[in-house]
Amino acid sequence: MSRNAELADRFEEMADLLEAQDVDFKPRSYRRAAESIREHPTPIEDLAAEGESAVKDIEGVGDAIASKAVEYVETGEIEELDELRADLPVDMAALTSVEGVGPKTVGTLYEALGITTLDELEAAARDGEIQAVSGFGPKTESNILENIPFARQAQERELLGDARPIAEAVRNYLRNEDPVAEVAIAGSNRRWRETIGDVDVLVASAEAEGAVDAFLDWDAGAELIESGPTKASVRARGMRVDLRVVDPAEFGAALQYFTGSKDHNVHLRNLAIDRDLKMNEYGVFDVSDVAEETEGQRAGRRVGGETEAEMYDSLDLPLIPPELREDRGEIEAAAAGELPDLLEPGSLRGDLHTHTEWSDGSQSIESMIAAAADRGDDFLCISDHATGPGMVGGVGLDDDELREQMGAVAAAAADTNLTVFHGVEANVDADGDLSVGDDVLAELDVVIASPHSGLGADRDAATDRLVAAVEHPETDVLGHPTGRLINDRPGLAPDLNRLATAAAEAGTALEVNANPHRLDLNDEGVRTAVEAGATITINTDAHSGEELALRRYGVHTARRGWAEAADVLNTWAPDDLAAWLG
Ligand code: DGT
Ligand code: CA
Ligand code: CA
Ligand code: ZN
Repeated sequence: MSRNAELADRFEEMADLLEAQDVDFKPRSYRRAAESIREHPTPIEDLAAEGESAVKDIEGVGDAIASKAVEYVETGEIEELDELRADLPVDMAALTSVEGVGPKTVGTLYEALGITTLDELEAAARDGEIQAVSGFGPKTESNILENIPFARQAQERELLGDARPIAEAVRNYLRNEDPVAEVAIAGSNRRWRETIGDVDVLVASAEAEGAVDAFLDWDAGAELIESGPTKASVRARGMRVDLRVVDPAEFGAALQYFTGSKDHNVHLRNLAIDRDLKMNEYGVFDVSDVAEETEGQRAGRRVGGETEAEMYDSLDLPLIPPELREDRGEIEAAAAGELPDLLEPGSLRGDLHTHTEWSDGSQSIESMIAAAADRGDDFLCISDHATGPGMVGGVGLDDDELREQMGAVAAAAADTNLTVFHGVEANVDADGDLSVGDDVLAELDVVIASPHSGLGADRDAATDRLVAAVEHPETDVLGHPTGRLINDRPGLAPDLNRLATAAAEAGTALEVNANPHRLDLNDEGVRTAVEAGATITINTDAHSGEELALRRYGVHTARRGWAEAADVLNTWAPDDLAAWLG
């Protein structure tokens, strides 16, 4: 996105937020300015460099808007926009994407019902709360409800599990192209965020145009969105892919900048300003001797920027792992020398939650074991579904079948060097009871208790139910604790702090389900769990041998939750694990 388009987006957001708060006239001015800035042939950063009067030459841009444009170019922020967002903390783009919902409606529904997201809008419409708001009626409410699914689809960000392989395909292709000196995945993919807006790839090259051309040849099926001498965007496999090519000497600065998050970068840049440094996508510059009016993007004495580490080092900070870069305290922790010693992907030794054709998996017990052995794992737990709430079509095993499976697992285990555990994935009913008899549970190595039904309960009920499951004497693992499906269903919303504290006390592990549709616990859930002293376990819930490779999504989610190796059950040696399982 060009700077002009970015600025135009922000002015449009301001217009929406102002309109939502019933401000007159201003919204129209911002929309008009946004339109002409978006269309303007000169980059806004060039005009801003010439000063406010050059910006004011754009049609529809007056003093106030010009000064905000300059502020945006210089700082990446518009203070008034931040204030408006704080006053009305709604997901404006998502809400107004529902047909019939405009900014004014968003403002009214926020005032009346505190609605900030599409999920909340849907819940309120479903519960009949919207028709009770003055100015709304049953008809409006049912229209909103009807239009939400479409809006959601249009609005959806892609799952990390779909976007990451695209980023890796581009990277692996570019790696072997002549003009490319270095290539890296940047943006939310590098931070392993659970959903991805677009894929960002960064290349270092002395021949930018050659590198852009190579990128445009990458995927014959890709559709060109735009291209220029140092960047290009295509739509490939349903995703927008942005390439930027930079000089090798500026690669570290660009990688730092385009990895984000934006909030992390803004925080760093403010630390830089306090030290008379200027930090941007080109490097870090000492600007203490530079007069303000001569400040260009590369003005001042260059302190670093070839490597990412130099960017952090210029602020006396260690390199902060990309997964932590969300401005959630990582910069303060880095400054204090208190960054976590994050879990490494290689330190996991096995999976405790997998399925076979005994329930809804596609492979035999033997082939799941062989797949785990091929990966170099040290242990594997076979944990098919039990019957019970949430299981449909006779998928789950009853107590007799579980007993029968014990023999089959033992026989397969005798044929391998892998340590094989036999477990079950029991269903947690509305009261927190498990769908398998206690005597059978006691004979199994691993009991995973997972919620599969009744996923809309209120917070207290959800917490009570999950705490009961965690405190069940036979439970070892609480599987995908909330039952959410990303972009699909929100799942339970328990008080995670209470749940994690109960889990820590009961000695039950909380799962980070690594399936990219789940990532459950999510990053913030992991952080709460770890802070409460709970143990976590990262499992793929594989229904085939191939799906064991999904583990990395769980590992990086746990890293986003500041988890260290010691917090994670799967890093233990099989014997220690067996002892813990009792
Ligand atoms: P996404 O694509 O929505 O999943 O999230 P990101 O983080 O990949 O965001 P994207 O693609 O818009 O931009 C990539 C990175 O570039 C972002 O993480 C930080 C940096 N960046 C982009 N726009 C801005 C901006 O306006 N200000 C600052 N400071 N950084 C930005
Ligand atoms: Ca992106
Ligand atoms: Ca992007
Ligand atoms: Zn499962």
